[in-house]
Amino acid sequence: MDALGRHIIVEFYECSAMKINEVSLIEKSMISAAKLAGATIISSTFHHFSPFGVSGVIVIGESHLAIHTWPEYRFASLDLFTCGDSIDPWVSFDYLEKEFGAEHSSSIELQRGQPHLLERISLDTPAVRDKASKTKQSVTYNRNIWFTERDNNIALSLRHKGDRLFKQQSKYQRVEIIDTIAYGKALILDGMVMTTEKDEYVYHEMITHVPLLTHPNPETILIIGGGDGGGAREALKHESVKQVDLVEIDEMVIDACKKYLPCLSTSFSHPNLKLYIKDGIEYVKKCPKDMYDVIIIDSTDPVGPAEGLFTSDFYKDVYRCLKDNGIMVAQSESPHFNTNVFQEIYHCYGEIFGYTHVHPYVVFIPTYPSGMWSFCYCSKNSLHPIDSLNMNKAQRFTAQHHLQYYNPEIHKAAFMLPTFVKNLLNQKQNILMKKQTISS
Ligand code: SPD
Repeated sequence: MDALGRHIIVEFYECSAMKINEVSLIEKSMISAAKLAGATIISSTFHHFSPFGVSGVIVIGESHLAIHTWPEYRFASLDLFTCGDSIDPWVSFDYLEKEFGAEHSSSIELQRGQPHLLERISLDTPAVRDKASKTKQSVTYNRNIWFTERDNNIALSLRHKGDRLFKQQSKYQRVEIIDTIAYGKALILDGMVMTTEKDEYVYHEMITHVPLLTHPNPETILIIGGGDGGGAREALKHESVKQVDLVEIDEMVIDACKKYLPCLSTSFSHPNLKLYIKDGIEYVKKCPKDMYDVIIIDSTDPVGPAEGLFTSDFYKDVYRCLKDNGIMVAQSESPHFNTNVFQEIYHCYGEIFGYTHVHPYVVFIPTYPSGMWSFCYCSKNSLHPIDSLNMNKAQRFTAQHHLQYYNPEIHKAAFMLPTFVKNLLNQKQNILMKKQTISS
């Protein structure tokens, strides 16, 4: 070879869009391609960008193999760089072309570092060489694979173990379970983190115990959404609760969580839980009035199947289904990340419940974009989230159930809003309320 390295620049066209959006598959294919060519793998780093696209690089003893994909164009661009005579990058090329189902390709080979243009100098390296040869060669390599949830300006990334434990398209959404390094298994719907094993307690304790410990005697509870079971698990810790009706539209979410997130889904076998696989909007439309002490709206984000759970028609029905001193709590998105939805939904509740009965509160959830998340507490009549709280009862409950986030102090503190959040809520004149749909 009359160059230090061979560098193949590759364009793959009309690939399988599914395959080139699947970070685990791409990483495995790139590893196999490198091995097939005879390379020594040192490390791999891959990122998936929600909803589309993967970037990654395999560092090999003989240089690197890199890839960037645009599934929406069925296009992948690669560069395969090898040094020395021991391996042939075209072996990797052939393999990857088939692996990604590319129908066409174009490629060019560059000779990198041509000796007649270079001058070799002598470096005194024996000492360094000696050291290197004595260090044990590791047989494993470092995998660095990332899931990323993002909008145009903000992203949240979680490193995971590389294999998707579950990935299927249901009638409503893409349901995935990944195994993250820092937060355990995570439920991802349509590319958005819904919950993770290690921080789910923040969301589920705060969406449930705030209303259930404010209400003096909560017996009948309705949960709309919440197919992972976390909210129901918390509600059923309350002795007064006689019945939890859980209405989830997507059975696949329940099945995936039962299998991979049993810490959340234990409550599905509880005798006081009644599960309805149906659309929450239809459910509340047909539900008789004055049925529930507490209604919890544990929805996904307002895209896809949850869009209708962010409309004033839906909340008018929720209001009707509540008993006279009933309480509704809904997840109301991030003031930082979903500012418009946060503002619009607040005014939607204000119009229906009356502004003095609407109290947003905030919590800290590390695996949600921006880390700050909000809920909105709305009472039909008189129960105030702080004044009506029985501190002693809340204290006993906290200790008895070894809660991890909720305690009576954080219950009260969560309603003390940062100034910028207060300002957002006061900007009614800037909010163009859409009568039907509230969108981000
Ligand atoms: N972007 C995250 C929105 C979270 C909505 N619900 C989570 C479900 C947990 N039970």
